Amino acid sequence: IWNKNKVEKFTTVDAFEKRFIDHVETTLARSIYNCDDLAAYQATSNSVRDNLTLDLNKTQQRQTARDPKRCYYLSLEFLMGRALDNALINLNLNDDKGEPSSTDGRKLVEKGVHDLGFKLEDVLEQEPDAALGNGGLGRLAACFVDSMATGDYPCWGYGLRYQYGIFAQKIINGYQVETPDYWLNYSNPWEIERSEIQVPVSFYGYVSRSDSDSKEDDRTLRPSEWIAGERVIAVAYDMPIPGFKSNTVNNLRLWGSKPTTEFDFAKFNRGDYQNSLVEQQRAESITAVLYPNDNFEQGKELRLKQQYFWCSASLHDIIRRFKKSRRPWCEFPDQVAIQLNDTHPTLSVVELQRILVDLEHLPWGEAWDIVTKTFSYTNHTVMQEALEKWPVSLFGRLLPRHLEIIYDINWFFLQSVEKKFPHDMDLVSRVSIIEEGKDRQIRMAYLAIIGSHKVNGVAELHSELIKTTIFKDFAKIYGNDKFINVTNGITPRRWLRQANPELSSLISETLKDKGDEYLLDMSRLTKLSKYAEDKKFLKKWDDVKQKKKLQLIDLVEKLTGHKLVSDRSKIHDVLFDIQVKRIHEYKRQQMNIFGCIWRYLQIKKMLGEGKTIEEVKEIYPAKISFFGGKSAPGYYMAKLIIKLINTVADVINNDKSLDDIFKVVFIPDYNVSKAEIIIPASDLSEHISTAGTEASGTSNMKFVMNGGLLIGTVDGANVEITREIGEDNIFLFGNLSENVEELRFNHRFRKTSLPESLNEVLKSCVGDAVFGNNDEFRPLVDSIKYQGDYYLVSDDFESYLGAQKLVDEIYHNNRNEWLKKSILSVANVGFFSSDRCIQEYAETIWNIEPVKV
Ligand code: 26V
Repeated sequence: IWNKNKVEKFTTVDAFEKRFIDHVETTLARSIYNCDDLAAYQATSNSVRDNLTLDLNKTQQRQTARDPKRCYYLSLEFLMGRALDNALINLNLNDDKGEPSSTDGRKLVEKGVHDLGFKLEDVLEQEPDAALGNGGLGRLAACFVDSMATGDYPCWGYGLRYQYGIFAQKIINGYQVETPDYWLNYSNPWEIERSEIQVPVSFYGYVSRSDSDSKEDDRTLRPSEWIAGERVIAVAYDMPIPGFKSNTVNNLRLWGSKPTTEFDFAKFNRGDYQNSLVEQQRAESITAVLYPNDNFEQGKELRLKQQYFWCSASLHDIIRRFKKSRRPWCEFPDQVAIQLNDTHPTLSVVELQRILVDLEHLPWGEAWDIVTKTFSYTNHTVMQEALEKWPVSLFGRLLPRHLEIIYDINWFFLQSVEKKFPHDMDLVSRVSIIEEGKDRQIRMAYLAIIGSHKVNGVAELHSELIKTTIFKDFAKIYGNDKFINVTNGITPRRWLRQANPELSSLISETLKDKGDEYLLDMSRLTKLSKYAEDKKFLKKWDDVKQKKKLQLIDLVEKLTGHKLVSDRSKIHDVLFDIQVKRIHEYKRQQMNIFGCIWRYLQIKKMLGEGKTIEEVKEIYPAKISFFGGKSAPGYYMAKLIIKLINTVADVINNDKSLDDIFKVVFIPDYNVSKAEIIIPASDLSEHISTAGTEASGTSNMKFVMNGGLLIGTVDGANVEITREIGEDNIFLFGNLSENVEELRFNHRFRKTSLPESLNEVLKSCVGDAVFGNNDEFRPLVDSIKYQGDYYLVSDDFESYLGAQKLVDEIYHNNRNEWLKKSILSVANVGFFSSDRCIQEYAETIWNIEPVKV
């Protein structure tokens, strides 16, 4: 009966339409005559999800049968964006035998939706972003799960199912205002609630030990019992992750918290019904909201609770799966690799040690051997303020047994250091997991390094920097093999095929790729080089860009309600200069806006001297500077930068004398789905962090993949981008990271004077000057003039203006040269596919292999 009545995937337009109607009438309980775009979105998604679920099941059966080593990617953030369009592009319309289907699933569904009276475009627009991340780190995790499935790797992601993702940003009077992102308002078709998968998680309480165990010297090495004070339940929600042209659908498991069914009857009987319920509600708050900081750690108790809740649930789930194959514990690292996405999941190192010692009764040493062979850790930042530290007091209250285990891990580690470097007591105290002082703290990065067999940075420069700065002592202790580099990557499915279908089809048509093969083998793109001087091809290439620019104009005009360009036919002459990323002093949006101010002041000067608009344009050709990005809600300086950008935009955009030759725009609420419109529209994008501060950057790769040129510092992945695409095709400027320390030193001793250009700009931002705004921006100005200019804006400003001048010249005087650079960039961007990146992780860190049909 089971076989005869097997549920089938839809593989034809007809079958899709039938499935769609079924969902409208049953799942949604609506009539097809009362079906709006939202209902159409839900019916389409449910239909597509059915297909994915069937492949998910088959993939899991296949993987269970083969029982290969698997990798688990632990990340507190997965910045997925929308799922439907991606699922359509990756839709596999074949059964599970042999090659995946070559039918274009997206076209099929587009036709079906059209037959039913809808436009796919409008249907896709209904989906809210799954915005469960802050920025680079979370989006990287999303690209990674895409590449894992595409490469048929047996990998799962583990994260949290926040009810509120990153806040939605409103701009009111030029200020950022945060509003809640309740993304689960309508039921979410992309998650499968597994209410049967429930893991209890404990907090607080005390550690119990029988008297015979209480000798001081070896107290905690023996199994101990943790008597918990609070228990909650983790419930699994699964998101299917389809690979491109693959039969694999992997799983992203997100945990939601809910109360145990245990109820405080004591309180209840005392008549305190209200309070007994309040405690139950507290459980739900654990996964209620994503912390909106990026590169800044606040040390809040609820955050630590989130971390442990997620680590504990994930590990128990992983172990349950491992136990099914009845192998001995020593084989755990042959079956399981766990990647720590930054230090946020480091508690899982301690939790695994606790499970092995306290619950499975393994000797300490054997357990620790298993732990270190299992874990590896990725570092994403060298910013001091982002490095996680937890006060011992807070930690010990929430996780008393884990604190003991950390002390023991530390004790063994420090012993080994002392043995290796017998006379270096300074070293021993420097590398201790516990930072001594009035308020003792646990350094999570040190714990992550000690508990892992590999530590990687995310771009070459960054991986070198961590070895010579923040983790210098550990590089010395462990030698060079443990610290490696894996340069980040991005998925070309979302960032080329989905975001830029126009460029995608031009590419596949030119490469004569029948089924977008280049999306799997990006080295094919190098064949574009031979068209870099082909006039006809340049025209087509340029046409795509202009089309994408108009789409961005439409978006901005819709969002702001203001007309941005008066003559759309002239868009070809307007350079689109874009900086979109989290707002942070180290990313230097302030330098960009100071550059805009400089341009404005120069233009006004020329007009004041009686020059005509045409004469001005010779030097300052038409341009729009776009900004976008969120500030952490408590980050005062970042918020002030947003206000400055909006203030400058107001003045410039309302200055009629400029006659459309310069505009400044702040695009509100930058997110993944807006990025998909913004990035393909850039002529130039800005990646201008102070050298040595941006670990990698990944939007730089996305812009290059869409034929935009970069202006940037010698920082993060800009270095490798330059190597791959050639230094003629990127506008590099500014001081190098090796000089940063000296430059900062000079500032402290007032040995640097500001360049005249910057002085003039800063003057216009204070008091009652044109951008002064009642001296509101004084703190920004002072941080540069009087407070050491930590991010070295003054040191790089002239060089930045110089690079911008070169940009203007080439864009306006030699467009073919510009287009050639653009084509050569795309031709050589292949290295930055996250497929390459995942393959490197799989081979050098995880030691796992693909599982194919
Ligand atoms: C720290 C914290 C502290 C507590 C609150 C939430 C939170 C969230 C994130 C972080 C660390 C952020 C580190 C990060 O996002 N780094 C970025 O990682 C990208 C992917 O590797 C990389 O491209 C960026 O250069 C890097 O800034």
